[in-house]
Amino acid sequence: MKIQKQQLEDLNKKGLENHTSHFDFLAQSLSKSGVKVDSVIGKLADFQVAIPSWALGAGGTRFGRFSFSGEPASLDQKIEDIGLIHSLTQTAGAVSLHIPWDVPNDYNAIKELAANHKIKFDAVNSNTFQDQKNQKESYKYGSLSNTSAAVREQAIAHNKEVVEIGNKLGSKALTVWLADGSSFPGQNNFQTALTHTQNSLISIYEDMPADWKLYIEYKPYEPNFYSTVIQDWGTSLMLANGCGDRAYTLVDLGHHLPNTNIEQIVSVLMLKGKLGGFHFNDSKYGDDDLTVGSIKPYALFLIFNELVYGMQNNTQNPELGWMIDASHNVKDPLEDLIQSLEAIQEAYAKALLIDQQALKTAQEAHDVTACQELLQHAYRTDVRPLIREARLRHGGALHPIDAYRALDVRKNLIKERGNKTVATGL
Ligand SMILES: [Mn+2]
Repeated sequence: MKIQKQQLEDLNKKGLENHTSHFDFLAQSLSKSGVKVDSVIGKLADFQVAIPSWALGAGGTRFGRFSFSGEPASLDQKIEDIGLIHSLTQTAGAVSLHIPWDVPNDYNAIKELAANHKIKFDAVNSNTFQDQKNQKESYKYGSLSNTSAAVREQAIAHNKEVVEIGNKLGSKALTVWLADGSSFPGQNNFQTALTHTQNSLISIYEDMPADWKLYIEYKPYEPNFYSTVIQDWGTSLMLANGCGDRAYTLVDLGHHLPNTNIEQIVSVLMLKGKLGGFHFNDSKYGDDDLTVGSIKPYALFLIFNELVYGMQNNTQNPELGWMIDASHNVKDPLEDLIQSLEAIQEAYAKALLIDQQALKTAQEAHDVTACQELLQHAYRTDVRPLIREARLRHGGALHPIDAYRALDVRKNLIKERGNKTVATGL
């Protein structure tokens, strides 16, 4: 299924009058307080988030997986799904592939299909947390950190192959997330595991094309429950520094212990020019993979405040690779992604409204109350008319979820693909 421009224009007509009055009112009041509204809308329109190839089907937990009818059964269909989301939201202009779940059969055909949907290939992801069929060595006791040289070599070779695949598609970054760690005290020697990991990462890094970046992700627990080899941002940063200039830390919102001050981590990494990638999701307890902004929208806003500050002030930090990394098992995956994109745009728009000059003045005057007021004034502004306007100007839907439902997208996908398709992924 492909959504036609005309279909969206017809749907948008219905809500246009209402939108225009809301937008005009907001734009006027923002302009009066010194906000350059067109510039904010331009930034919102430019902000593109990659959709991972594993998020288009229903996710599973270790207890079970309830597939969603009409799931994409091939990489082609996954790209078509992202195309649907992108045409509605105009903010999902990239795909992040997971290898080996989504190895293309025909590279040219896949590139052409993606180009047709205006989708670029973002960072590619390796997988050494599962054993694949006919794989010689097992990752049961770790991959890049394993005590066995044969296992480490196999894992290194896999990462190099992922880079090769990504390179053929136009990707420019490799994301490494390791499940390596230990579930019981004494199982691993921490120093040996870290040393092996560093050396393995260096071997992957040195083999990458010169214009590629390496993103090193961290996670404090799960699937190992006593220790993980790359448990936190400090360890990731240390490993990135050990690899070289084009190795960076990747922050995944769900990969922190409860109440961690993620915005501060973001800020410090950008100051050091070492924040490379960013994974969006939300969680109540742990790595719950919930819809972005569904639990802690204010925390997301505070994180975006630091991202915006960093993008404006830290030229030493490269452009970031943005991706949604969430996959759960109860909602229509496409509706869930649309909601996530909306939450990301909302937090970004609100952060862009913060009066940075006034904030700096208040900080220097130690006016703590004013500092809080400035942040919360931006946070309490209903920015949705700005996001809608950005979508409207680029041919998207005023109300993506409503349009998705009005166009019967899921029904059409089921008709095309059947009831019992299952997407590759967890
Ligand atoms: Mn992640």
